[in-house]
Amino acid sequence: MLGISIRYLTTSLLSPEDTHLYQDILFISDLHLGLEKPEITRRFLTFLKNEASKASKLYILGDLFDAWIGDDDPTPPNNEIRKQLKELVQSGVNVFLQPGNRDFLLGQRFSADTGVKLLDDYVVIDLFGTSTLITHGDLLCTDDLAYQAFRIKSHTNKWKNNVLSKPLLLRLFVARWYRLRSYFHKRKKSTEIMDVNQNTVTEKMTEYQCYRLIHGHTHRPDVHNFTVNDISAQRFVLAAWTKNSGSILSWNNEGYKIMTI
Ligand SMILES: [Mn+2]
Repeated sequence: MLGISIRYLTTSLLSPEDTHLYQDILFISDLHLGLEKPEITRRFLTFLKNEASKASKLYILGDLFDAWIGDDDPTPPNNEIRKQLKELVQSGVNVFLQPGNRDFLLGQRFSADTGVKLLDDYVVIDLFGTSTLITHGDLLCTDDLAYQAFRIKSHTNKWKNNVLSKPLLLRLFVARWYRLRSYFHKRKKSTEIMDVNQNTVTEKMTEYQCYRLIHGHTHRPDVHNFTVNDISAQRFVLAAWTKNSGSILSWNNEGYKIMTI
């Protein structure tokens, strides 16, 4: 009884800016949205209307799209996604997006179209009092030397401008071909080199002085407990969305929960 009235009093004394303390901060990644996966698009749009609309912040940690060949691509479901993200932002939810290895060509026009803020590869956020490092996750997979070499090349302005200056039809064609090629390529790689390198994890957590890390990319959802410099650390790996389910990591001031929708 007393607890309830104190909480009511505290809540009523809070300014509007403080009410976010009671609102969730959500993390998702690896939805791989595309024309071929309408079930995932539907689930994502429902999520934006329901769970996301009640949150204070939504962080999308990369690979929202299965492929992104430029902000001018109107292939479904791109326009519908842009529209619904814009509505969510306009309703007052802060939406952040960290490009992944498949949608790293997301650019300023997408950001202007939607109001979604694009983030750098590594960002430190304050998660209810704990500094937390967020990243897509591909940069942690340092055992995959061929991929890391390609990543360096493809993230230069020269490479990006070269691709984005090509006509849209040509980009669409090449993307199709590339997806097919990457499908066969991936099957040949050993499973170990597709996961994060623990030394790289430790280095990055030390560099950013963060003992909580959240990332996606590897499609190996888990919560790993370990120590970095004798300090207990945690690494949250987000789950990829599938035809049958979507996964959300949700934090509030009492802790976290993993929701499946
Ligand atoms: Mn990825």
